[in-house]
Amino acid sequence: PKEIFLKHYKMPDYFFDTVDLKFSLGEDKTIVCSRITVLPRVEGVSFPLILDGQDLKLVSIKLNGEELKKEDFVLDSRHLILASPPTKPFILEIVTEIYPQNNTSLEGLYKSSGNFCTQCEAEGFRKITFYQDRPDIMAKYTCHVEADKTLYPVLLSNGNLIEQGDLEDGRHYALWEDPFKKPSYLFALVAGQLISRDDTFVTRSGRKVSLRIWTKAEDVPKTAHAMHSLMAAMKWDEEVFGLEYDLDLFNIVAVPDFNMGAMENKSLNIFNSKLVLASPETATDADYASILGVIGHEYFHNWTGNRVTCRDWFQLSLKEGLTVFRDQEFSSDMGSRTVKRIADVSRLRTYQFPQDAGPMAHPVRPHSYIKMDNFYTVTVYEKGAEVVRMYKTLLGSSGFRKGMDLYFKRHDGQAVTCEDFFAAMRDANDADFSNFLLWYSQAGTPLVKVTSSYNSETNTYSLKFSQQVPPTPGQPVKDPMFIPVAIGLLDSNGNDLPLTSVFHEGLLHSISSNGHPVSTTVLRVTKEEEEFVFHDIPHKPVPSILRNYSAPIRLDSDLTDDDLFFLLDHDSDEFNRWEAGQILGRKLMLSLVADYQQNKPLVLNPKFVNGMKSILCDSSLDKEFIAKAITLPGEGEIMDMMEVADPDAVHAVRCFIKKQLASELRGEFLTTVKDNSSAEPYEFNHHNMTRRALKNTALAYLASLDDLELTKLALNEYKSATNLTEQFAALTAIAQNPGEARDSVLADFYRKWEHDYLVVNKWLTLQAISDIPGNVKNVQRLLNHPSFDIRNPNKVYSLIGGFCGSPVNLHAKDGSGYEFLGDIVLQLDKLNPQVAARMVSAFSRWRRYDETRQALAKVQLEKIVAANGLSENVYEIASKSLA
Ligand code: HT7
Ligand code: ZN
Repeated sequence: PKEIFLKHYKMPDYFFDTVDLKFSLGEDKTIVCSRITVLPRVEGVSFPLILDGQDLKLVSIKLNGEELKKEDFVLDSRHLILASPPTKPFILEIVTEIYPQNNTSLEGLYKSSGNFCTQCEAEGFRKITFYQDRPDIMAKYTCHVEADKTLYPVLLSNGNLIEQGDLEDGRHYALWEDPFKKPSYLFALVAGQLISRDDTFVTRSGRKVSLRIWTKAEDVPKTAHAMHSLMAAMKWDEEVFGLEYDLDLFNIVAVPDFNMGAMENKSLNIFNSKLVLASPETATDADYASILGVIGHEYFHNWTGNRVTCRDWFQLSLKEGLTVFRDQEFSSDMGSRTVKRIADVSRLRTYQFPQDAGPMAHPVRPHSYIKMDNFYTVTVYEKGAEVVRMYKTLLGSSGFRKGMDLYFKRHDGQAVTCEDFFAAMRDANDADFSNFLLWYSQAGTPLVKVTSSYNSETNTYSLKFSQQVPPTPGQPVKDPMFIPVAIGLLDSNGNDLPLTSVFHEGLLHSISSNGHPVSTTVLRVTKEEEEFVFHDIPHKPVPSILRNYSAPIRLDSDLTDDDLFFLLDHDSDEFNRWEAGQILGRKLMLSLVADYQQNKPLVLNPKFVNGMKSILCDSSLDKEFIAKAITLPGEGEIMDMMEVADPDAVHAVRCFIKKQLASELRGEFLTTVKDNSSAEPYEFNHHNMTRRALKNTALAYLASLDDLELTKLALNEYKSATNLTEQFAALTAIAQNPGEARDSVLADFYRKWEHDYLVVNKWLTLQAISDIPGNVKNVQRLLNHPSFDIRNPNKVYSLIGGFCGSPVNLHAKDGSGYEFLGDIVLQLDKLNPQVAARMVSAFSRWRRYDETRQALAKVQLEKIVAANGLSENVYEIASKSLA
């Protein structure tokens, strides 16, 4: 397989001005005619024109109306090459035949539940027709679609509907025109039996936009929340960024077969149905929140991605990091800002930190790839969003907005790079960002150590920082990064001390704002070692470092446990209150893991129990915040901090703490469940959601005790629940413990929901992720369950992905988990390489485990790499994991 490098980027020799597509959709084959106006970049000089194409049957090719003969072009399995095309503008007409009904890869044109749909990002358009399938080729498209009218009554594409009508033989057609230039990855077509929920949004300049969400008929009632989310997103983007929608129509189509979450095709977003459909009985609060976020995300792409797009795929974070940042801010404004921040940082730590420390570590802007699909990663998305957030932390809201405005002013209608974004932020604010761009090019999570000292004679408080960026594949040595560290100092009552000035590099800098002292300041740490000294500090403070998680780093400070308990109680920065509890939790878990490994008895520190109790009983706190604060750090996070990851020990310790807390705080948890029960009808609003979150967390603690009374309580909650959030939480609580109650309630749930595949997927995940020893057998059995279908990515993510989420069973010491995964990856690869590659990633950190496990995992990776006909997708992940 060929590796592609950022440093080899070359401007195209030909631009495409207009593209007219004509699709004749059929059951046996689909015929695609394309008519492209080609403009040589330099007129008068001839270069070869290389068109991408894959799995296409070429029917004919014409140049300026003349049919080309075999000797006029070269055709291989990936390209169609015209050796010396005209040196003046010309028209290329290409006819191809494709077979969407056989396309199980779900990229290009394929069928889902009988309907036609497309997925072109990143490089799927080349499976539709021959084209320069790269994002810096931006053209104006028209799309004529014709199909059988009974089977495919709805025909959709990008832009505006210009014309439609009937044809002979029961067929009909629609002609769509997109007035905006776009890259091929934003092209979309949908044809099928669909019904829409319609609404109208009036933009702030008075444009009436028709909004339509398309699904199969019986699901239309489940699209109300998606429509509400879309309208909220449109309004929010106007208010916060001054960005208005630019067409008269915005379509969303929900499909059950989709490799990822959703796709931002211009004015025709295509969504995985799990991110559109919701009703109180079939979706949880978490689903409602994801729908809000992803509907927002795809809508926000209209500006950050579509109007301004990426020059090449290495720049993916330019649109994805920025758009994730925007959707995070949107969700924060719609709910609780702190809770959203906690959720986002937890996600970063759980998924991105391990990636950044493993064989697939890559910078936010990767330097090379074999298959671009493998780089739609938590690093490009989530770490990329943290990079964008740092601009805002450094520039403030209004400075950030100025940077965004300049970015659109300079680059609307262009395909640009991460430097262009950086330059807009810098120039709009006349800012000095020194080495900030290293965030795009250096992989690895920086480790920042802080030591503090107080001088009572000079009333100064010093913080000494040292930073280190760990080596990653291909990057053994790193430069120091530009790290914004938000700091506050607490006095002995827990109040923020006023900060007036800080001494740094020989200068005393005032940090007051408009003459007033501030309670939080952002230090710019840019060197390997650096000291900041705060003046006018009357007594020794407790520092609150990295407030609101101001940079994506690992922080190691000299805070004592007493300091951390103090911050947990008092910090005005709610994020750092939560963080203090997490640091205490991590320390506690690591020390108990050491005890467990040495066969010492496990004893829970009473101070930790008290800390948890005071949070649980603090009625002044947001309930969802409490739920997050009493949730222990994940097993993966702890394993990540160990020299050799020990899944069994970490699991045993986490269960021990959970049960111990449940038993010592039983009364408080019971009160929490009781006080937060409600018979009111389901509403997705902050008050009810936070109530349910806290109640469900308390119930999970209680049920972990596996005693009759508490199982009964959970069963009662299960039976009386009027919504899936509470019903599924009760089911999950009961399913923690093997036995009769678990089996019967799981069976009951399936009977109730077997008609709803999205709910059944949750049932699959719940069983797959179980840490009951030997669970691989259950998962193998479920592969043959009527509800499972290996061709549907959602089902694969639920069952196989769910299994990979259980450290105990995936890493079973007998190798059964690895063998199961190895076999299934090879089976999947034949059908859908993108999905197979996601699954094989679960092996990537195999070197973190003990020698026995390493040997067993390696056998599977070697088996995979040696397989005949392996896809580039799986090859890239498996071979890099072995390297
Ligand atoms: N921009 C979209 C990416 C996407 C995708 C990429 C590869 C393969 C399939 C895909 N489906 C969607 C999604 C987004 O980030 O908005
Ligand atoms: Zn996106």
